[in-house]
Amino acid sequence: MVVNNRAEVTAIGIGSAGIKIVSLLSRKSLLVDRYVYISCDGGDFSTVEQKDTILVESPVDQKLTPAIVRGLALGSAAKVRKAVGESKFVFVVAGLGGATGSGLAPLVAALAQERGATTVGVAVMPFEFEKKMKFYAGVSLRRLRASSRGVVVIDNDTLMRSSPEDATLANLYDSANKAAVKALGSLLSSGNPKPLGLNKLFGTVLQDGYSLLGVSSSGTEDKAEDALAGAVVSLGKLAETREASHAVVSLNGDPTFSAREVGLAVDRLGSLMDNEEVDVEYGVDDSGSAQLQVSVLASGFRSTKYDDYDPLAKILGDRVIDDEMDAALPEGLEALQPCD
Ligand SMILES: Nc1nc2c(ncn2[C@@H]2O[C@H](COP(=O)(O)OP(=O)(O)OP(=O)(O)O)[C@@H](O)[C@H]2O)c(=O)[nH]1
Ligand SMILES: [Mg+2]
Repeated sequence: MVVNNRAEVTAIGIGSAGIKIVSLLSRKSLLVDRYVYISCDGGDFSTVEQKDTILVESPVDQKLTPAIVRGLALGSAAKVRKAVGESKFVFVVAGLGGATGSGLAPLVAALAQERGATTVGVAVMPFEFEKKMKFYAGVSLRRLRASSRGVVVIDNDTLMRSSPEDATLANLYDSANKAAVKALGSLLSSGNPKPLGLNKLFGTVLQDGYSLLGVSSSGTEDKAEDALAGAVVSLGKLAETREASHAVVSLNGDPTFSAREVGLAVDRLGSLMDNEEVDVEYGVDDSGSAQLQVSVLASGFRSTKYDDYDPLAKILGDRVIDDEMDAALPEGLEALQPCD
């Protein structure tokens, strides 16, 4: 792997979804200096440059679980540390619910934090119909929060709202990825006329609890207001919006979008969220289209709908059980048994 130690901001995509989203982001002009991709499946690297990849291989053909993936990845920890290099900021992006992203995102975030990077996890949560994925996703999200300075949560159901009813799964993923990349891209944009900037982004994300991303778009006459309201509605499906302490609004439209509309939209956010105390920052990017895209990243949520994905943690509350046994392969590879 070719490592530029001076890269200040590194984005790491993990697993199939994380890699797709980060590789799409890497084609945009963002406040990110370097991109790294990690997976157990070499096929995930088809859209990225091989020099930026870390493959975590299993010597035995077996069904993977997050715990087994973490065990296998112990051998790759040095490569991950090297990839993090001297980065000041690291974004760890993964879809949660499968084995690879769920297993590795918290581990990679912990390694990056240990190296002194301010690390933010970006978790894409399963579609509502992916019931079986919820448990791994819930456990992993909690772990990712514990091993990062902040976590941005994106819900796949929020992202797919614009898909037609008869969309195939591939179509659904594609449109979810496009929406995710638009939203994350506008938060990390280095474009004009008023980029949000990392300081404001981190001012929101590095709060206690979770940051949730709401997105919407509109092409109507009152598009700022319409899209903002839509983004807040999507947040309301994930948590109580009045719990938020900070928010950033990112507006991506064309150059005709007026300053008055920007002001109106930003002013309205507190009342839409039923919380006039919320601390609001905003960024505007005019490289988009007449269809205004609004992302609202709100933070400070102590509870979200994802708490229900991990019922054990809910029951235990602050109490802890000894769950070391599932954390890794104990010694060598004897523990690698096919699951069925
Ligand atoms: N937005 C989006 N979500 C995806 C995509 N592919 C998978 N997902 C979601 O991401 C979560 C994890 O799925 P994957 O990324 O396929 O899983 P993985 O991390 O590669 O793990 P394994 O393949 O099981 O080892 C699930 O909720 C999927 O619905 C994608 O291209 N876009
Ligand atoms: Mg995969």
